[in-house]
Amino acid sequence: MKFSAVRRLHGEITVPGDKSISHRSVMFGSLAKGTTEIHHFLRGADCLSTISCFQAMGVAIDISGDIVIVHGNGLHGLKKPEAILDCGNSGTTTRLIAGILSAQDFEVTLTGDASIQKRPMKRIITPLSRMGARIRSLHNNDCAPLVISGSPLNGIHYLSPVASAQVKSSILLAGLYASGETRVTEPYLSRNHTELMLSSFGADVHTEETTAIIKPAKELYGQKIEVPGDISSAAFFLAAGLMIPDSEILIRGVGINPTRDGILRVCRDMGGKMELLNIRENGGEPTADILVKTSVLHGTEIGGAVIPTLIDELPMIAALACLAEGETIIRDAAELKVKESNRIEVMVRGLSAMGADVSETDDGMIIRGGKPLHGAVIDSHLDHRIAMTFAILGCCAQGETEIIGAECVNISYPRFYQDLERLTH
Ligand code: SPQ
Repeated sequence: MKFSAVRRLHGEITVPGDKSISHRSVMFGSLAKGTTEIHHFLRGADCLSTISCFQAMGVAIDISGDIVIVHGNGLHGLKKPEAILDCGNSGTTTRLIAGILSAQDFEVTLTGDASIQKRPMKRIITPLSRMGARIRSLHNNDCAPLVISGSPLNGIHYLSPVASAQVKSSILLAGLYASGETRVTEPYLSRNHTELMLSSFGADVHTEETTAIIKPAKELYGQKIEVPGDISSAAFFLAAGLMIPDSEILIRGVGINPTRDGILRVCRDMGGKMELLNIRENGGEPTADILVKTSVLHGTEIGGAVIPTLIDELPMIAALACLAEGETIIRDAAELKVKESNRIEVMVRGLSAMGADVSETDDGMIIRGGKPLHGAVIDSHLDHRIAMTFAILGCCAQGETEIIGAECVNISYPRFYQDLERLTH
């Protein structure tokens, strides 16, 4: 797919439902008693993988447009699937389901595509095994396929070396079934959708600073959920609105949970003109409309506690920094190396190919902004966030940018290119 400079972006969009929240609503709905009705569900490939895994374990799930109805089987109602569970490209599906499967009374093999089979699973195997789970990596490389034989679990206090919502959530979900309390302490607070949503389903879960604490549950109860727009998807239009001359975009209904809103803070630090309008709350998840306008941007430093709150937006932020005056330093972001692609390496390569002055560091990047950008051929490595980042940057560069594997946006934002096209008119 090819992109070239656009004159301006104008108009309104509603981005699809939050991916993290969509996954969790299906998982918790499947474990609940009664019906869970989910509105504005993200019908992207990752969340559909979660649905098919639970359908394979005997849960009835109806999909109609972006409404999903989950007829929960209760905490102890999952059935042994007849085949291997396929998590596709989704790290969230793999790691969170592993926590649930650790406590079931059957054995399952869990796997995914080529990218999933390279992503690190030791980070969940270690704590879940300490709880009593029996998990082995089929090829002994600490990656999927994982063979999980359900066992009785005990609560633990786990000091996680990484700030990761997937690690935290996997342990908390196992903790629903454990004897005694389970605690997870992170170096910095990661996204807290699991804690908020499990609590609304009736679980006894709370947070003390960077520690999440859960007590074993007797039952969860089906809920009605309105999924906010995904701030990680909105990020592409936020950046586009700031970078492309003469632009003004209203992005409606975006989730602005403080554990996810780092991009707003960083864009403001860089001089971005943004307004949050119509702020409201649903199921503990704050939402707003975001009005963004073309801005004169300058470099900034990003590191420490803000990193988990914008981890998936860092590729787009790195691209934004190329159009800002001065230097931007991104540090403490080594986690980017173990996403769908090595997002540090792939970004540095792609930005350099377009003429940017950027260097890779051990845990991030240094970008010296303000250099003129030109089109290039960019390999997305089938990483949706890379494809969308370079599509937007292609709209700011001289000449033509071609994205290889552009269709991978179907993971988190199937109608991304149509929404982008609409704003150019
Ligand atoms: O699900 P997956 O493939 O891991 O998706 C990504 C993404 O860019 O969409 C990461 F590659 O988002 C993760 C995010 O990086 C989703 C997530 C969650 O829903 O809990 C948490 C983050 O990962 P982690 O490893 O920091 O917990």
